[in-house]
Amino acid sequence: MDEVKDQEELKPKAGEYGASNIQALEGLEAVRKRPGMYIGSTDTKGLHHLVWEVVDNSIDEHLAGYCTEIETIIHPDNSISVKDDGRGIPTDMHKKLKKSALEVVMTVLHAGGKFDKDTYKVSGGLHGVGVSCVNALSVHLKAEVHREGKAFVQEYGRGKPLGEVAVVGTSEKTGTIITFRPDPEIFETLEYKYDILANRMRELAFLNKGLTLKLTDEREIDENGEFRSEYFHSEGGLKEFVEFIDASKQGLIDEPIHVMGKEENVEVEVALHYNTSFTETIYSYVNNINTREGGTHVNGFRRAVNRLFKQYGEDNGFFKKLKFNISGEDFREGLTAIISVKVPEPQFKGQTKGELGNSEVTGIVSRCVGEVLGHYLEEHPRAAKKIIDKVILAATARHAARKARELVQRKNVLTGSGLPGKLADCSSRSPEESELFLVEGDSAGGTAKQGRDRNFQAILPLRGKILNVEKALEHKIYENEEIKNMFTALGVTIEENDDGERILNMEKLRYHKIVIMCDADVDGSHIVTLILTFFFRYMRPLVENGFVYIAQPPLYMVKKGKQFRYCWTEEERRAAVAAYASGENDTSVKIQRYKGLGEMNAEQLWETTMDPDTRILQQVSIDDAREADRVFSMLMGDDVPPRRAFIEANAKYAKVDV
Ligand code: 0RA
Repeated sequence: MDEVKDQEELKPKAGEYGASNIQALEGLEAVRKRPGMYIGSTDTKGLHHLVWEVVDNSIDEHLAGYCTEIETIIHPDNSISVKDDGRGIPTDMHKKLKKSALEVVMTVLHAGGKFDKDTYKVSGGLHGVGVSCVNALSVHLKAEVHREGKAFVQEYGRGKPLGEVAVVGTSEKTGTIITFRPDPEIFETLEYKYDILANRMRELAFLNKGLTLKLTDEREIDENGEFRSEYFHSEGGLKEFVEFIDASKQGLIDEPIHVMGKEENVEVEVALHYNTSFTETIYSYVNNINTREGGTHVNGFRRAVNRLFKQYGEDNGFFKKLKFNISGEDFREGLTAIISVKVPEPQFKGQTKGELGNSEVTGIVSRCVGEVLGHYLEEHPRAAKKIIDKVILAATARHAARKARELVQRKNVLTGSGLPGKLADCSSRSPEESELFLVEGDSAGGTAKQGRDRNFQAILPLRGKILNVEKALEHKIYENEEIKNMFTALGVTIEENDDGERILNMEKLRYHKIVIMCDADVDGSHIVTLILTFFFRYMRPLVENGFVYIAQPPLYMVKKGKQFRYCWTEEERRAAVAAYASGENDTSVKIQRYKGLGEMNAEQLWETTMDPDTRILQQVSIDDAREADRVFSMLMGDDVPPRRAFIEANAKYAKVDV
């Protein structure tokens, strides 16, 4: 093994990205001391973040034009390898630091090496703390670089080099392989979730057309003795992304409209499609990072859509007979769009830094989209007419919905407390400490009323399946008894802004915890999906504020004589049986499977599911709700093939719940 010592030999060639471009900024002790500051958290989210940090670097190589495939492997011990076929991290000597560039990249904070503005640094975006953070937060990391005909290796322990960079052989390829094992002293959990990695990789494949991402899970072996493995690749990019999202919806126009443009170093790619549903679905990205709160790129997109369709409708006299105004929202009902911009120096704003702030981007996106949409409308008059007809339908429906809503909301004010008769309210009047349980079925509702702590827990039973929010017209929603009850119990109302956008007024929100409590069976999980879909579409801010939870009733009770234990998983059940059984066939150990809430009495329901000291609540994230919305449209929609495919795909690996 020759050690890399010879500075002369390792000097960068002219024009190449040499070690001198890499700046040294900070030490890694800070990262270990306050990991949350760098990767957001040390829970499962932070754990997965480590993978994205490394993958983002490889994607930068792809964006720079040098990398076509990135393979991620989950090893049996939950260590991770990320392997790419890029140029390989430079290994030449850093002039000032007198160290190999590889060591600098791996051990100095923010030394990603890409400080020139011409390359889009994905890693310069929202997270982008650099691969050195991953190193600092791993018990062990090995970096292997193939470059200039050689294979180099350096290993680290908790961020510190265990030796010099070593040449371990010759190599014809180029690329980087990073293998790391997250530090159990830092992370609360060390288990990687296949689905989390797979979902983001699918998204990354759509966002970076031509790039292949491969995911291999060495913890799972199938019938043929092969590791679970999947490739993610898209030639169509965003166009395919939109088709994927709308797979279960009925298209209004034949094909998505695809926009690609570039202005002032800002790259714009948009794909949009209209379906027959009533919702607007926009996903937006800046340098591959999802901008959940939208921002200037989304504003530019909306502006172009509104402007072009308004102009087109007016020019052709389509709006003449309408008796009321068309608002911005009406142009976007049934619209699904993905907006992806690549901005050299993105500014992020908003509470969670999920909103693009660069003001020049609004005009750029608006012009790019406007130009393509203008041509499209001229060339596709039949499709254009279908969209305009839908816009008119949307405006009419919005008008009807407003009337229905005003009727419900006004009635409320007139009838005293305005609270639904079925609500068993709590005595507290402080929303911060009050909880509302939405309970499936009147009988479980009755048990919950007996079992609750009435000081701060309110119960609203929901009868059967609440109205199918997928198919119902908006005004029907406000006429539905269960849904009206939810609005009035919660104390929220829906109002419209100037754009026709529905805004949830939460000023009088009565509970800051809303707990969905359903049976732990297939029907129960469908109802959870349904309620989440409703929240996602009509009360999204409640989810965004973290007010919505799902109760987790136990699945089993294992009993022996007077002793008993509640179990939430198969594993707990096995452990409980093992703990109680005093021999192979101990028949005194009884297992009770709880299929529904109705099988528990009030006391049991309290101690397992409602008591804040012992219960398990799953907080619903906006992603959970969005996924519920997608699953729901698929399961309840008219289209059969994707539904069958979904059920078959999920029968193999996962449960259909959310
Ligand atoms: C600094 C400079 C160059 C590439 C990289 C870093 C790089 C980093 C990672 C991390 C994972 N895979 C990577 N691939 C490359 C440019 C190298 C050149 O100019 O040859």
